[in-house]
Amino acid sequence: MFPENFLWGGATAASQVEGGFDQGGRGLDTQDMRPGNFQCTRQQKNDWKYKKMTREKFEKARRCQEKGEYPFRWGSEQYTHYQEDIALFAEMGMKVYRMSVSWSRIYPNGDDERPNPEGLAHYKNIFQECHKYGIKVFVTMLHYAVPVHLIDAYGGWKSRKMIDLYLRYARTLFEQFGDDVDYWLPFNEINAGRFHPYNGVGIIEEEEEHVDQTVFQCLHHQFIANALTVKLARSMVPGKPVGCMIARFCHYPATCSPEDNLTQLQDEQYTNWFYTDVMVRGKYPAYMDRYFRGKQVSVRFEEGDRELLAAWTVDFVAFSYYFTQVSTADANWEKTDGNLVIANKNPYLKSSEWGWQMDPTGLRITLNQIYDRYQKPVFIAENGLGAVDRLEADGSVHDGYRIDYLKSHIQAMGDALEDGVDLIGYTPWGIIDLVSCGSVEMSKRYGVIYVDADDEGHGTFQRYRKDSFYWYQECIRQNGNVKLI
Ligand code: BGP
Repeated sequence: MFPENFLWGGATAASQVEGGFDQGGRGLDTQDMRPGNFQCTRQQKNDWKYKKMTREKFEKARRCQEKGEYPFRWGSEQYTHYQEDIALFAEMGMKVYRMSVSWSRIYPNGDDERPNPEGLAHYKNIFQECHKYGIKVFVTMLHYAVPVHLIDAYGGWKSRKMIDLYLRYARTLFEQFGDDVDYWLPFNEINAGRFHPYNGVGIIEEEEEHVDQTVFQCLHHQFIANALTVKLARSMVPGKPVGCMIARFCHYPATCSPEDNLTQLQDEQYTNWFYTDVMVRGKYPAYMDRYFRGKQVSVRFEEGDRELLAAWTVDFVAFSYYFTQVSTADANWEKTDGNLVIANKNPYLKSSEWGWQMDPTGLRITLNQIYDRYQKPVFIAENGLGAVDRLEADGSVHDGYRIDYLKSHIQAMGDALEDGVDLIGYTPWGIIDLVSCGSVEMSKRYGVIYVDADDEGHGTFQRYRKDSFYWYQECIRQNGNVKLI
């Protein structure tokens, strides 16, 4: 049974939905620089070669002042459609909207002395629109998109100076929107630094001599920024919960061999637990010492860092959940795609059109594991099915496959609640169609609301209700009792 006050919602990120990259005084950000690879096949778009950032691509993007071949520059044009979008969220009965603020809309260069008033006004309008319908607001402060100037001038999160600049931005958000926002999340999927360094920590890998060393130092700076943001929140927005978030990679051992089980334990530690252990328990876990030694990584701590991490831990644990994978000591195990990673295939699971292995039971397992470890409220900040949808002539979209996906995962959430997990909210990803983060295309749709635009940005950008829209509306009305729907 879902509790009465359960937070049913939907999630988006500014860089993927907002567009208006050259409107309202916004500066360029790191996502604006990622090309759509229009001439590539779906398979190529998912190839790391096309996903990763290089200096050449970065400089080419800088030379292009137009929208060009850069889909994040238009997204779903929510910048001008936000009233309509929020009205649709309200019609569905959404209780909470998880969205991100674009750093470069508030501080166009990232290190400006003063915030951009037009950017502040834009988000004020969005929040007021949400309040009009009684929708709570859950803000991700940094969802991958860093002002480009910070990459040029400081090398992204490599520099400790980023902590101060991030804090300046955080202070502005708390000052301006302290009363408007109900839940704060300093970093989207903080473990992204490890699996997509450009998105996560703003570095171009080919320029790094020792990528692991750089990445973990950057992550340390983000952990400190996270702790200082929690500290700031305690004084500026007391009582407002601040969470942490990872992209959760649930692993099963391939066999019951001790080797596979050890591999599974370590995969879980290195891809998941390290990050939440630091932000929830307040210190680097012992198991990372050996990992760092093996990779010849030595993270530089400044005086007082350990105390900061210990003192300012988060209130809730959020995660994204899309698929599960297999842990094995066998390097030749068959592979498939996953969320910005290559995963080992599980013969018991079916995959989405993008190769992500769908697994509602894995969600129940994950929820239990996280709650069991931390005893803190848990929030599913992202989940959903990326699929190709067809808009019919009458404006309908028959996406029964998405309904099946949502239904089975919500059922698993209900089971986890019965198991005793303190699950407080669910914000399915891309509740309205938006540009995919991994493959930078519109055809991979997650929404229950369809946006009429193609990969190259052609279309009316009109919104349409899919079949899943009506299903989710009913699910919220029945408070998650999917047996009734
Ligand atoms: C997460 C990101 C989102 C989102 C989602 C789906 O990693 O936080 O921004 O896009 O994955 O991934 P994709 O868009 O690649 O299908």
